[in-house]
This record gives sequence, C-alpha cells and structure tokens, in this order.
Amino acid sequence: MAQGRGKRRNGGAMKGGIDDLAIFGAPPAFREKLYVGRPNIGDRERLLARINDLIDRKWLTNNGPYVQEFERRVADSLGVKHCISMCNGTVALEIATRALGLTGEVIVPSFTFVATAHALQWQEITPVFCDIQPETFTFAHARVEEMITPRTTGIIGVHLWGRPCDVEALTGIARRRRLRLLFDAAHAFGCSHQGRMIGQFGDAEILSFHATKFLNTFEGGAVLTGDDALARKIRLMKNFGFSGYDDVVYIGINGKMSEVAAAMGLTGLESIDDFIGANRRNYALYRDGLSGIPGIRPVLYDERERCNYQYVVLEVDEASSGVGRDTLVDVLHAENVIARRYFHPGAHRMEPYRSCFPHAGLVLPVTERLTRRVLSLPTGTSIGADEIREICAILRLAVANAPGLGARLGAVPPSR
Ligand code: T4K
Repeated sequence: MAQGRGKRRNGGAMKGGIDDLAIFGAPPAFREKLYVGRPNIGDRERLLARINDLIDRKWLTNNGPYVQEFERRVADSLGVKHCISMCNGTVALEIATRALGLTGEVIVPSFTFVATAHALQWQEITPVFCDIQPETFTFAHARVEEMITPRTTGIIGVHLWGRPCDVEALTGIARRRRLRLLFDAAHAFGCSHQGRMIGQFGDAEILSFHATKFLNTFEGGAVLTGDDALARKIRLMKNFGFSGYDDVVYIGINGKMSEVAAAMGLTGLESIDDFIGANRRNYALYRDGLSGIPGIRPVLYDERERCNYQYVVLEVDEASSGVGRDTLVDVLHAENVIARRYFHPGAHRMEPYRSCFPHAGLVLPVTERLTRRVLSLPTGTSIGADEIREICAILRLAVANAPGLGARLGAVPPSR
C-alpha cells in the first residue's frame, strides 16, 4: 500500500528552530496537504474488476448481489443477525430512529458530529444534550438519568472515535426507564467492547461508511440489529415501503446503498487487516513521537479490545504546554498538516440548537472545556512514518518555543 510517498519537503532534515516554522514564513514541511480522513482504499484491481462486473450485469442498485454480499459479510464479521445497508450514516440514524418509534425528546451527547443531533431534529424530535465524562469523552450516564422527562422516548449513545461508551450503564437506564436505546457507531466498525463486537448492543446500532471512515463505501451506512421485526420494518422504510414487486405496505423513503458502493465496501473488507495495521502503527508512532511534550496527551485506546485506531486525537492542556489548541492547529495548517478540531464547538453550540429553545444558553461544562482542547491528526494508509515523525517534531518545536511563539503570533493573522 502506498504510504506518504515524497510528501516531505526537506528530504530528511527536520525543522529545528522557531524560524523554521511555516507560520513565520518558512517553507511548509510538506509539499502536499496531509488530511485527516484520507480514504482507505483496498486493492484497486479488485475494485475495478467488481465495477466491471456490475456494469456487465447492468444491476446498479436496489438490493443487488454486491449489496446483499456486503450486508452478509458485515453482519457475520460483527456477529449481528441483521445488517441493513443504507446510502449514508445520517439516513441510517433517521430510519433507525423512526423505526424505533422515537418521538418527543431523545437524550444525546453534544460531543459528537452534528449529524447525531440533526437526524433527530430533522424529524422534529428534540435532541436533549447531555454532558460527557472527562476521562472517556462519552456520556456522563448519571446525568442521563436526571435528564429523563415524561417526553423522553430514547437515548442515543455515541462510540466516539471508536471508543465504546458505557454500554452497560445505558442499557440499565433504558431497561429501568422503558426507553429505546440506539448507538451511533459511525466511528466504530471493527471495534469491540468487553470482547463483543460493537453492533451487538442496544435495540440497534448505526454505522457510517463515509469516505473518511475506517471502512468506506464512498458514501454509505448501515443499521445493525438482532431484532427481526425491527429489521423488517427498516428494510421497508429504506425502500419506499415496497414489500414486493409493486406492493407498498408502509410509508418509506429511499435509503438504499448502490452496487458500486457495496463493491467498494467488499473490496475494503478484504484489506481490513492492512487498514488496522497502518492505523495501529501510526498511533504507536504518534504516542512515541509525542511522549514527554508537556501538555500534549494522546487520547488512548484500550489495547485489550479490538480497535480500528481510526482517529489520532490529542488533548492539549494550555496551562502545561504554553500553547493553545487553536495555535497548534494554525501552526500545523501552515505546514500543510490539516489537523481537525473534531468535534468543536459541540452540537449544542451549533445552529439551530444554540439559538433555539430549549437549548439556548445551555451550558455543558465538560463538553465545552474538552471541545476547546482536542485536535485530530492525519492517520490511515496514506501517511508514512517519516511524516508522522515530522508532525511530532513540529508539535515539540512549537511547545518548546511556546513563549516566543505566543509573542510573535500576536502579529500574525491565523491561517484558518
Ligand atoms: N455520526 C457520527 C458520530 C459521525 O461522525 C458521522 C459522520 C455521522 C453520524 C454521519 O455519517 P454520514 O452521513 O456522513 O455517513 C466528515 C464526514 O463527512 C462525516 O462522514 C464524518 N462523520 C465526520 C466526522 O467527518 P467533515 O465536514 O469533516 O468532512 P470534510 O469534507 O471536511 O472531510 C474530512 C476530511 O477528509 C478532510 O480533511 C479531507 C478528507 N477527505 C474527505 C473526503 C470526502 C478526503 O481526503 N477525501 C474525501 O473523499 O465531515
């Protein structure tokens, strides 16, 4: 697999002094931009062969053979009875929410991609934002229980960055309070929780196969469930409510995955071990390369579980590093490292939530503190070890020169 060929500018020499930083006018460390979320692509020949096949077959969508095979393989690999593929993760969330009969209010974390909240609001269900635990970045379940009202019908837990949320606590709350429990597992394909694969929990879980995800189908998603009746309903819903050739028995929309998307997914599945291997190697390189930098803490994965290591996330403690998260992002962007602030500023600080009742003025202290501290770095199959070492060296240089950086940046406009 091609990894980071020829992107470094200096061919060996790392940046050594503050004047070498591109934010002060030096050439950027990388000739090309390094992105978070560069797609993992499996074997190109296998993909093109599959695309040729589907073109020859003239069966492009509507539950074609590749879609059926993809669904079967995903379900088998996760140990889930039903995998119902979708055109994307957001539609998977919307359809799952609707099929579960959620109405009124649903409790969600704010520290997530905004689609988790929008999927509810789009259906005029109120997302009730709950704060997170600082150690895990996932639901503070004690708070979840306090937020239940007579209008609450469900909870959506998010396995943020593929790190499982507290499944047991949420399952207990949902059972006790007779609520539906859905998991947004958009980041968590291939991850496990206490030895069981994500996908097996709650009433249903949803996946995203967006281009930026660990496993991609260009665009795509899925609902996973062990519940036969729910699976039947979701299959109707995603195909206009058709139960047969021309018999519509239900209100539905179009949530179908195409054959070309499934061809990409099947090809990616064959390279899963390579994808995980590259991500795990990158994660280890970042951990080594960043160790000992004051105030920079990589968010860790539980190595006892299966992980996809798809997100390399740092938490920046400005009091110790002397440099704020946003300054580090500016420094990296200038070097052509397009670090991201996933998921700043928190869904409750985005429109329409930040302006509208009942969210306006909502304060979630832990979410707000952490969304100001995290940044995601490039990883995946398109980045190499040399590039990671250089990114770490840039961060080390920035923190080592924190006072000078701060003083000089007072006069430099931010790059974003
Ligand atoms: N729930 C959660 C927790 C999610 O994170 C998401 C999606 C969903 C639900 C909804 O699933 P989908 O409906 O998307 O299937 C990106 C993705 O668009 C989104 O799928 C993802 N989460 C989110 C975390 O990231 P943006 O706005 O950051 O996308 P964008 O265009 O800035 O691209 C991200 C990076 O990837 C860039 O640095 C460039 C790079 N990139 C992107 C694409 C599309 C490439 O290198 N190649 C590409 O083809 O949202």
